[in-house]
Amino acid sequence: MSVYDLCVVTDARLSRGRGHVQVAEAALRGGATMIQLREKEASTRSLVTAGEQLRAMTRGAGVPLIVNDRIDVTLAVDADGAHVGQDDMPAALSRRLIGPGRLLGVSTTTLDEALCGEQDGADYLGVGPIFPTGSKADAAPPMGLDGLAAVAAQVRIPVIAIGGISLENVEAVIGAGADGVAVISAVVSAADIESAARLLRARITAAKSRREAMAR
Ligand code: TZP
Ligand code: MG
Repeated sequence: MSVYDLCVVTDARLSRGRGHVQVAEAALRGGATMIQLREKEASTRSLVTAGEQLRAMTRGAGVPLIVNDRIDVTLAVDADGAHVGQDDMPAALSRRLIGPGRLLGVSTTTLDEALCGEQDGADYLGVGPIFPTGSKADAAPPMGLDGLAAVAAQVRIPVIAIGGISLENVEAVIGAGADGVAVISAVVSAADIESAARLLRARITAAKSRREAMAR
């Protein structure tokens, strides 16, 4: 098991009226290995409140809490890490601000961006979108499994695939070389968040075992 196996990314707008805390609690029960707090339209105050609640919960579960976009909120709630995209705080500056002890994730949509993210001090990359997604308004064109495989083959840090990942395609995503996956809608929009997370996690674990057996 790795903390990168199944990252559940919260998004209150896609959660059918359920809040970050309710979503994260259920996702953790279902076996999420990382929680990312992501809310594009929230006020700073409500983000900090949600972050503090998630902080307590994820610490209890022994699962890292990552904050999307916001270095200030990462520091304010003492999160385990920050996740930045290509239009956010630059990765190298983010690293300087959060220090060496927190995780830094960088979103990348091309091989070049991935290589730069690694160079700039990312601990892991969020690579995608792999498939079409309705969850990100400004998503880049999907790179597909071939695009994912090309990135995974060329970087040394863990690769978390994102974008349109579901129970149906997650095994192919792991097969293409991802170290884990990040999902929004497949978990947070599910009627039963806990069982959606549990089913995904089981498939990821099975696909990783198969991959390891083949490598032996
Ligand atoms: N970055 C690239 S695709 C994406 C983000 C945040 C959205 C992923 O959401 P979903 O619902 O898992 O496709
Ligand atoms: Mg961002």
